[in-house]
Amino acid sequence: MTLIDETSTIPAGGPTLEQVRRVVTELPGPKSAAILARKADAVAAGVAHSMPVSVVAAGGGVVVDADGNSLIDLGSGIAVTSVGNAHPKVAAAVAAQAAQFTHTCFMVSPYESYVDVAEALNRLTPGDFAKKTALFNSGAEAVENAIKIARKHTGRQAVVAFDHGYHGRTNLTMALTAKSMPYKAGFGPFAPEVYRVPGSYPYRDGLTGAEAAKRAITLIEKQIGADSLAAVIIEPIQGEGGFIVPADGFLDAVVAWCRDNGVVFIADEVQTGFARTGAMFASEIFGIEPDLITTAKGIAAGLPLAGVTGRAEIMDSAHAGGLGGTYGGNPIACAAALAAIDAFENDGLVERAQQIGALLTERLDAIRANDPRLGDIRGHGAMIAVEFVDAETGAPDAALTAAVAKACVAEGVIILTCGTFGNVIRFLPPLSIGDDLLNEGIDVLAAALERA
Ligand code: PLZ
Repeated sequence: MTLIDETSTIPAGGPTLEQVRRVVTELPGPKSAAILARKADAVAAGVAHSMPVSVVAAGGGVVVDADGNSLIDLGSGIAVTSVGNAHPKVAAAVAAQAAQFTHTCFMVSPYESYVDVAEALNRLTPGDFAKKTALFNSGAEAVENAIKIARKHTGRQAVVAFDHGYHGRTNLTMALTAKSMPYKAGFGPFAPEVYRVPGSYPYRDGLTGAEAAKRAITLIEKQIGADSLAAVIIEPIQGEGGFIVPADGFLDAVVAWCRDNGVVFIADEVQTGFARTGAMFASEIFGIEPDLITTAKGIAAGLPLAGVTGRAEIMDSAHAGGLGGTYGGNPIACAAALAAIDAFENDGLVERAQQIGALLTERLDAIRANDPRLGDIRGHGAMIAVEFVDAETGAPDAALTAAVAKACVAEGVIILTCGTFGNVIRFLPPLSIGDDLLNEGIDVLAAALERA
């Protein structure tokens, strides 16, 4: 283990961090507890946390807290540190850029790294057509801008989003997001001209992709009208909503209808993008070429960066000065993104995500063979989830899900839940995690399930 300096007991992050699960105190330990007490006094109550720790280092497949607990990371900070926390290439690029210049505002005095990131996104996103990109700071901001661009391009106002969808916490993206608690309750009124229709949730709706698409399109035509519709926005695999993989044929039917009706199809790949699903973008899995794609999270290994990429003629419909922001595409985030993209392309991370998916699915299928409370196992690549149900009725079992997640946390495994019904445990490990830690994480989960 390398220390950050000889006088410190804090280990350096990144891949040299010892790859082990080690719980040496109750969680939180005394040092974390003291910091979390200060958090309770100083930080707004609305900003909650799921792991009772204060982090000092992370890398590979572990996160280390102030008390020396080493936790298995099955969350990647919600699908962000896909290349690995404190990846050496990212850390070096950030340090070098910070020493060079930290900010100019790209709208005032441009710089090359923003253009490099735009070119990389134009090249990597699906679709063999001319593309352009604009950069922002967060996933929600990218979604907001994709809608702005689609409205300007079409001259129409309405936007369709889907049941179980998640697109952010700003006003427009709250309107697009389906789930009230905790994201929307009490925070309205929400942006107008947003309509929600059912999508495809094969485990619960039993529909084929074609049937689910017909249901959605009929509602859109009857209740909104194609002539009023600027955009349809969907996550190719719904993230916060429960890692819902649409039935085959659903997404391509919706894309085809959009194309026939002059509606901009936006794929929100904020969570699914950048090798996460075992493809560079999840749209590839379903054979679709979105008009616009929103990206964030994995793009820059944790530095705040987001993008909207898509058909050049749509992207160019906004007038000069119509898109931007003080920090969008800031140089340090762009440097991090270029290093991360280098790792995605050259370090076999797409293949690694596929291996992780195969390992997780095999282990979870084996547990399910003797435990009908695992109602559904689904996902692609390093984006896999289990939906927990009452074995008799098939009803969502949020209490079991919370109990299992809590037990995993206590044993030093960072685990995330999700789902409209709060009954899904999702696995989003960094692609830098080793098989042994993955297996150990699943062992802890299996033991917790037996006790629950
Ligand atoms: N679109 C598909 O998954 C962010 C949110 C966690 P920001 N998902 C994690 C939380 O509780 O806030 C997300 C997403 C999809 C948009 C967003 C929003 O991205 O970078 O959080 O704004």
